[in-house]
Amino acid sequence: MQLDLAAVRVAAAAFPKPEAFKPSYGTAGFRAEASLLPSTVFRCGMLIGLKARSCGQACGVMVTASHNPEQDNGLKLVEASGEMLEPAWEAHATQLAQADTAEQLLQVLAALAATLQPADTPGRVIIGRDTRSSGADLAAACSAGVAAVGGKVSDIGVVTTPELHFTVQTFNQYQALEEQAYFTNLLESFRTLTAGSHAPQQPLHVDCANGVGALKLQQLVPQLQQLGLQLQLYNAGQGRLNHGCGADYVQKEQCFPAGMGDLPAGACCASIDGDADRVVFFTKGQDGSFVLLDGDKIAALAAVYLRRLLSHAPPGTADSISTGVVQTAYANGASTRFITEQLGLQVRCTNTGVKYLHHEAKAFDVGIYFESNGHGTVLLKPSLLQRLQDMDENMSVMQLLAVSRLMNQAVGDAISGLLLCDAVLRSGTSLAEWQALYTDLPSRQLKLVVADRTVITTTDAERRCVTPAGLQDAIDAAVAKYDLGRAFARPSGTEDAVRVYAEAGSQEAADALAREVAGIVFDRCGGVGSRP
Ligand code: 16G
Ligand code: MG
Repeated sequence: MQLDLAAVRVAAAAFPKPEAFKPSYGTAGFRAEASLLPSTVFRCGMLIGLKARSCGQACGVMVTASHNPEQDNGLKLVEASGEMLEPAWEAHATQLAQADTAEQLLQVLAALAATLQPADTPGRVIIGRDTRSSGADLAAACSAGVAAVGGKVSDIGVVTTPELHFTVQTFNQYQALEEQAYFTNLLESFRTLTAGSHAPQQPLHVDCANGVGALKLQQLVPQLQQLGLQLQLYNAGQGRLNHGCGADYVQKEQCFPAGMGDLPAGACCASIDGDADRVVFFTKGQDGSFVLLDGDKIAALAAVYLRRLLSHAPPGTADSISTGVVQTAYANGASTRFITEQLGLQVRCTNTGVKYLHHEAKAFDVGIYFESNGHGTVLLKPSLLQRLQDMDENMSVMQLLAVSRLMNQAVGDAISGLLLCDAVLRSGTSLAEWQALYTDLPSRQLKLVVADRTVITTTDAERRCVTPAGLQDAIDAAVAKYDLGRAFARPSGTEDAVRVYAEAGSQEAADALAREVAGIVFDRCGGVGSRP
């Protein structure tokens, strides 16, 4: 592909890279303090502009730092399929973002362009952003990058991350950009799923993290009310983004978000994150305690429901359909046991990060994936959808088709997840029954800083360390001392830290095992600061 490199040089000069800044594409894209990012988003605009021109379709960019604080920002790049950027291109993104001089930048760009052919159709880049105050300027910098390589831009303004993924996916199918298509799809599929079931007596209380999810849910409140779902929104924009609220806070701190501690016992509550791509549920126990229903519990509920729908489909359907659940090493051992032993479904484990789970889930006819932190969705294979469409109009078949429309097929979507869980709760499984599907093994997560976290490499879906030599043996020896013990250490893909997870038969044991493993990592990997 030919580029006007002189014009690129002029355009790039308006977005200089801060000298010591060395951004790299993490698990889900770039993330940093917003003032550092104009060069990164401009360059990623060029990258995704080239991709769109070479495939002749729409690709996407989402300007967001998800659950990070308001002063941060970042970006997630989206393929024409609506899915996350393919891993081979992540390296190109890092190379472009890190180029120190104009010469280096042009060289990397020209080398990439030389491998690509322009398609016959022009392609375009759809850009969205969350509610961060830095978002508009960064989206403009990204547009300038797309334009610099001759690409076309559609800026769709403030949207949730999954909405941007959905828009890219559906634009390439139907050429429609209107937001209403996203809402209508959610509402109509939810209507089908809940038709004939009792409307809940209780409202669903949703913590919106003071983020973009609040804006979108507010728009849905009246129509959802007509469908029998009463939404009460909290942290809907009056406070600071992700501050003392949001799915990340609630799941990690295991406590009520701001403004929701006074709700009565048994209230059905959920929390979404700053860009609305993850959701966890919670409630208050009779003793006032905080009770979390995390991504593992959502996966279990979805698995129970889909298994039920499949069993009511025309005879023989269920037997010929592969259903599986994809988890990560963080999945509570009790959830894995429940899904395999009680439900008889396959479970696969992948590395942390939606792109890995999503890829693995596509191998099943019905692939359910959720990370414990609430990222996830349910995928139905196109060939299965075709078979279902050809079947008689059985209620379960209609509902299976509705699940495939409600659940974002490109990426995890907090709003889809909220609505799916509500639909299942209405179909006869109470909140208490959901909670009681299995009892989590006590667990503990810790994080520590080491001199260079890349000395730790892992295998077996991050459950075992390969290097440094001897680390895994020491972890194994520690785990062996604890009843029902399991533990692992992995370098974070989003920050300069090592994460440790442990579970065991009691909370004291899980805490002790996590501390012990963190101590082992500290000693063998050059721990920084005080020993855990
Ligand atoms: C990113 C991932 C999330 C993962 C987390 C792990 C996406 C959209 N997001 O936020 O799935 O759980 O990273 O972070 O893929 P860590 O590597 O720092 O533990
Ligand atoms: Mg997020």
